[in-house]
Amino acid sequence: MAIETTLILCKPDAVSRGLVGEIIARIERRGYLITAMKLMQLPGDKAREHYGEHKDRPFFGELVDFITSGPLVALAVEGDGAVEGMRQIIGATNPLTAAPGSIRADYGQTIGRNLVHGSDSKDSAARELKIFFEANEFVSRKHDLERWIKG
Ligand code: D4T
Repeated sequence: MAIETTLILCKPDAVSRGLVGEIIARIERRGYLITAMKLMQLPGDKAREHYGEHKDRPFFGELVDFITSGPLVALAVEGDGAVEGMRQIIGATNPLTAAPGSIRADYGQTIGRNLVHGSDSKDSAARELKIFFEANEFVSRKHDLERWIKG
C-alpha cells in the first residue's frame, strides 16, 4: 500500500460550468480523501511556476491566460496510489481520446479546455502542492484512512 497525495485542480472552465460538485463526487466515490481545498483566482506568477515544464511550448501563453482567467478549485487528494488513480478518473489530456467514463471524456471537448488537472507523478505532486497550499492548510484524515482504506 502506497498512500500518496496528489494535486487536483478544477480549472476555470469546470467552475464556470458548475461541474465542481460532479468532479468532487467522483473523487469521493473512488474513496479518496480530500485533505485540503481552496477556491481561488491564481496569480500569473504561480500559474507560470505551475506550468513551468511547458514554458517553451507554443501553447504556454494560452495555458497561463486560461488558468488565471477565473476562479479555480484546488484540492489535495489522498489515497492508495492516488497519483495514478486520479489520472485515470480524469482521463487523457485530449477529451477525444480520453477513456469513456473519465471526466474529460464525459464533459470535455477540446484539449485546451479539459476541466481538470492532476499531478503526473509523486515528484510533480510534491512540487505542485506547495504552489497551492501552505503546510498548515492540510487536515489529517488519518481516521478515515484507517476506516476506509487501510481496513
Ligand atoms: P494538465 O497538466 O492540465 O493536467 O494536463 P495533462 O497533464 O493531461 O497534459 P499536459 O501536462 O501534457 O498539458 C498541460 C495542459 O496543456 C494543454 N495543452 C496540452 C494544450 O493546450 N495543447 C497541447 O497541445 C497540449 C499537449 C492541456 C493541458
